[in-house]
Amino acid sequence: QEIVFATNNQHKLEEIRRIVGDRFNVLSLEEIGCHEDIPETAETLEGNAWQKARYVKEHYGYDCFADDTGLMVDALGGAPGVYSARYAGPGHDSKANMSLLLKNMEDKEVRTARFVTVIALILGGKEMSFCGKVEGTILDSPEGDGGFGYDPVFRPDGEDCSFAMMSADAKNAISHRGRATAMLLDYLNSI
Ligand code: ITT
Repeated sequence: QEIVFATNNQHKLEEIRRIVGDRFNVLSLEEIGCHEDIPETAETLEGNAWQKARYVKEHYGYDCFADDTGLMVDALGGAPGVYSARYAGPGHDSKANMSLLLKNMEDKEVRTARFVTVIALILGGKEMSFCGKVEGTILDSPEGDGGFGYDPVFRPDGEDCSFAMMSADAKNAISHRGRATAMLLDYLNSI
């Protein structure tokens, strides 16, 4: 069975394909001929996830799902949160976002944070959403070169290293996206 994953982020696509395995054929936006940037203007992760999924359904006609993810840092009042992809401003990459986060955390003692992923699914005329979270700590400096985005500065609770130092399978087993995707898979397998 085929389903489109409405993301322009290659790392997300790789992670989710690895979790889903052979059970479903996860198509990329490129594979359905969608090359434009999909608008993402909502004020919540859920709103953005629905915006991306509905865009693909409306413009391309495919059943699909989308992932919107944010890193909520307590000492920063929940920032970067829904703005995680553009924390350092438009046109800046994820290295710049991570540097700004570390700078803003320089004098902070409370370093608790969480990653949250909302997956929005449109399938057979039905809409469903799934939310996955992982609690952790913002490190003082980047550690490791695996993963992507903020992974080098996030250490999940119960682990002794950052997401960027873990294998892809170890990250997926406990991550925000891994948990949301497990719920998505349970649902897909149940229908
Ligand atoms: P799409 O909207 O096309 O799916 P995006 O990269 O814009 O891709 P988001 O809007 O969800 O994705 O932005 C999330 C930001 O958080 C982005 O800067 C990512 O680098 C970062 N991020 C997302 N998932 C992450 C993860 O598992 N580990 C570390 N950083 C992550």
